[in-house]
Amino acid sequence: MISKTFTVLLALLPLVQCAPPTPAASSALPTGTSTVALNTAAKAAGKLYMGTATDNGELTDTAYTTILDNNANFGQITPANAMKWENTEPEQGTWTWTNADQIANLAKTNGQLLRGHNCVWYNQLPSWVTSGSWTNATLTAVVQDHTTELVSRYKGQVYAWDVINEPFNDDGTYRSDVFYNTIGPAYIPIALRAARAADPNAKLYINEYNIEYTGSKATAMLNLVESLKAEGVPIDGVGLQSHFIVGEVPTSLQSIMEQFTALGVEVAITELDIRMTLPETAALLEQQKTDYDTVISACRAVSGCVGVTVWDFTDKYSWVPSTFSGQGAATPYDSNLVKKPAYDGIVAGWQ
Ligand code: 9MR
Repeated sequence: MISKTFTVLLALLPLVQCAPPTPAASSALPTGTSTVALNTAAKAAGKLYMGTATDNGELTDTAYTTILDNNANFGQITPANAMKWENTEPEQGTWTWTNADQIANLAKTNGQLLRGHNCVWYNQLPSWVTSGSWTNATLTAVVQDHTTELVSRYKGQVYAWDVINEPFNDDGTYRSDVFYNTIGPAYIPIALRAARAADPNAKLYINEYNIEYTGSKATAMLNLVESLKAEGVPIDGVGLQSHFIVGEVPTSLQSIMEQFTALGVEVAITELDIRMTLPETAALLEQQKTDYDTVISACRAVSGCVGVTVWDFTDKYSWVPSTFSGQGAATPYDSNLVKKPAYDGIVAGWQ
């Protein structure tokens, strides 16, 4: 009897082995398996938060908000667009707060810290700002007024403001925009002072990309922070945006953060994502897991790094594919809100 069964099994073996392979599908890609919540892990590492950007259009997606609203997952949120100048003051002196308030209220309801993003930036400006005929004095008043109104609105609620966003070119020179061209670099202390007066308890940041690499841009930011502090201008933090590429996370990240904190400011990773050239493969997702681990570990290792924010947590809503053609899959959850290996990389980084 036993030997007959064995014989039958042996006879079936070639059939099993020759069964057609399962067609490759996204479900064949590896997923994340950790059940540790991300903000819980960050706090256990002594950090203030692990957070995410979010946007108003996403807030009707209940599968998405179920993850977003749980402050064990995310202890901090940043509005990806709602607080930008074109959305808050589309006409001079006309303020539209609906979307910004929605996200500020969401943070409050969820018990999450709020990062204000942003006061003064060259992009997403209304045309009355970009096309106005300004003098140094009139534009200074506009910068002060916009910053004061915006920061005052959320006084007491915002943990940190990106008062200045992306002031430098990649070569370390100041970006040419309406503010710099009209006022010169003095627009930076002007905005910082207005923000301090409007909410003395908010941390005031300058936020920038490509300062995670040693080079002219990082040096320019270090010099700026040093001179602002020397002049008594309020500056509390530097945001390293950290829009990275799989396999190319800068090895200088931790040392750059240490150079900033040595100047007496805190740092935060404010817009983390790690994109890849599509299609996703198991190997790319594994490398991405390692890369997330590397970035989080760098923040963990720097005592002045207060937290990490991902620039939205799911590939469903990431800004990457619409900006970098053929690239994407940059976040820790896939477009079906399933955890990716990157999620486990984040958890590992905090542990
Ligand atoms: O995520 C934002 C996206 O929805 C907007 O279309 C885009 C427009 O500039 O801005 C994105 O956010 C940016 C952030 O405000 C500043 N750093 C770069 C971010 C990605 O572009």
